[in-house]
Amino acid sequence: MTTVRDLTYDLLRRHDISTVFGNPGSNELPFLEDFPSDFRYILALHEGAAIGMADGYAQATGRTALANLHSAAGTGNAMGGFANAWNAHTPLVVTAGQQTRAMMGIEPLLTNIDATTLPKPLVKWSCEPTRAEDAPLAMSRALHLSTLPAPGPVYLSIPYDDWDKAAEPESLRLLDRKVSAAGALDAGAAAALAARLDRSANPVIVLGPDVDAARANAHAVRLAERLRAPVWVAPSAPRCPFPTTHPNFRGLLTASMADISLQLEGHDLVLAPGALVFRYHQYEPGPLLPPGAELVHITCDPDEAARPMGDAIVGDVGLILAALADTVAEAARPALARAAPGSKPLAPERVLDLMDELAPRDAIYVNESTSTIEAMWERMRWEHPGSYYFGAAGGLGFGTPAAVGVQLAEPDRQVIALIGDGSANYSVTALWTAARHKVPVVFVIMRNGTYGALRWFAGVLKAEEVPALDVPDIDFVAIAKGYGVDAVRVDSDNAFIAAFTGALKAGKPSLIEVATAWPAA
Ligand code: TZD
Ligand code: CA
Repeated sequence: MTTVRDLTYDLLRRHDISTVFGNPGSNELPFLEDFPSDFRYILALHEGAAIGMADGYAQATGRTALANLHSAAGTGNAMGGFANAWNAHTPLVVTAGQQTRAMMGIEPLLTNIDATTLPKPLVKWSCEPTRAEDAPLAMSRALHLSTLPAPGPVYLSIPYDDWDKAAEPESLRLLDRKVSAAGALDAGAAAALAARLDRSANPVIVLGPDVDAARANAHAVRLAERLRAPVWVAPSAPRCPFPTTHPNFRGLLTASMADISLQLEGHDLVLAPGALVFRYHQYEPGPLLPPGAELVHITCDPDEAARPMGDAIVGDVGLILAALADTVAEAARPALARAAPGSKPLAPERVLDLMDELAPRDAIYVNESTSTIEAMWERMRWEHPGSYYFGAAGGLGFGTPAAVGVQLAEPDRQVIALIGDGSANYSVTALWTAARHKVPVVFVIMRNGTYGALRWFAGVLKAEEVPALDVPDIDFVAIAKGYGVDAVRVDSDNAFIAAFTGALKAGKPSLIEVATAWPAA
C-alpha cells in the first residue's frame, strides 16, 4: 500500500527536495517516523532559525526548500522569516503539523486554529487538505506554486493522522506532472524595448535581486556594456546582481525618494529589471524620478508591476535581459581608498577590507550588520553570482541561520556571515545547528555595543532621545562556545588577520567577535 506519507516523500524527491529544515513537535512526529535515508533533517532550535536556514538554502540553490514547523506556536515564531522570504521571492514550502482529525473539532492542545489564515498575508497560498487523501495533491500544488512566478512561500497544515492513510491510486499521477512558466518577450516586443533603449540619450540600469536569483548577472553585464550605461543596485538590496568591480558599477541606491531622484539625475530612461520599484526606507519626500526620466520595470511579479511608476513588463527577468543584451563599451570608475590600518577598536571599513583581501574571491557574504551596509557595497569585490544575501524585508534574525542554509547549499564556496551585535541575538541558536552539522561558516560579529542603524535613523527622524538603543555587555565568545562553536575576541588588525585566516581553514564553524568603532570612522 502506498501511504500518503510515501507519496509525499516521492513528490519531494521528484522536486529535488531531500533536506528538511525544522523543529518538531508531537504533531509532526508521524511525518518524520521512519525518516527516509536519502533525506536529511537539519534541526534548528527555533523556528525563526529554521525559516532563515531554509530561505538561505532555497535562494542559494534556486530551488524550493522545505521547512517543517510545529503547529501554531512554531508558525508564529517563524513569521518574521516569512516576511523576509515573501519579499525575497524565495520558493518555500512550509508544513505545520495539525492535531489529529478526530479531535480538531474540539480544539485540544496544539490545534492550529484557523491554520490557513495564520501565515497570511506572507504566503502565496495556504491550505489544510479537506481529506487525508488530498494531502499529496496539496503538497503537489504547494511545490508548483512555490516556484511559479512570482516565487514565494506557501503553507500547508496537515493533520498528523493523514500520513498513514492509503493514497488514492489516481493521485500517483501527481508524480509525473511538469508545470512551467514561459516568460520571454515575443520578437516584436523585444525589438520595441531595445529601440526605446537605443533612442534614449542617457539610459541607466537599476538592478534588483531577481537578476541574481535568475542567475542573469552576466546578461546584465553584457547589456550594460553594450548600452554604455551605468548600473546601480536598487535600494535595500537583499542580493548582489552585478559585479561590484565592474567599471559600469555605480553602487547601491540610497533608500529615499529624494536621494534616488538625485542619484539618477540626468538620465532620461531608467531600466529596472528584477527590482521592486523601489523599496524605500527613510521618508525624504521628493520626486519619484528625476525630471524628464521615464522608467521601464521588468519583473516576475504582477503585484510589483502594478506599483507606482513607469511602464512594467511581467515576464522572465533572465530571458528578457538576455534578449536585450547588445553591443559593447565601458565607462570608468574612480578607485576607492582602502581604510588605513592600525586603529583600536577597528574601523568597520577596515574589517571589511581585511575580509575582502583575505577571503577567497568567490566567498559568499550573508550580511546582517546594519550600519555598515553602505560601506560594504562600496568596498567588497563581488564578482560571482550569488555572492551576497540580506534579509529581504529587513527582518533581523535572517543572517545567522541563512548563512548556515547558504553554506549547506554551496559547500564549495566559503560563506562569511557578517552580523551586528544587535542582530546576532535574534536567531543565535543557528550557531548550534552550524556546530552540529559542521557547517563551516565564519561568523564575524561586529561588536560596537549599539543598534547603530537605529541611532542613525533616530538622527534622520530627529528622535534622538529614545531609550533602548544600546546593547552593551554581550559576550558572543561565551555564547558561541556554549553552542559548540569555536570563538575568539579581537580588537586589532593583526589579531583579526590571524583569527580570520585560521577560521577560513578550520573546516568547521567559527566565530570572531570584533570590537568596532561607533560611530563608524
Ligand atoms: N526587529 C526585527 C525583527 N527587525 C528589525 N529590523 C528591527 C527589530 C529593527 N532594527 C533595524 O532595522 S536595524 C537594528 C534594529 C534593532 C539594529 C541592529 O543593530 P546591529 O547592527 O548591532 O545588528 P549595527 O551595525 O550596529 O546597526
Ligand atoms: Ca551594533
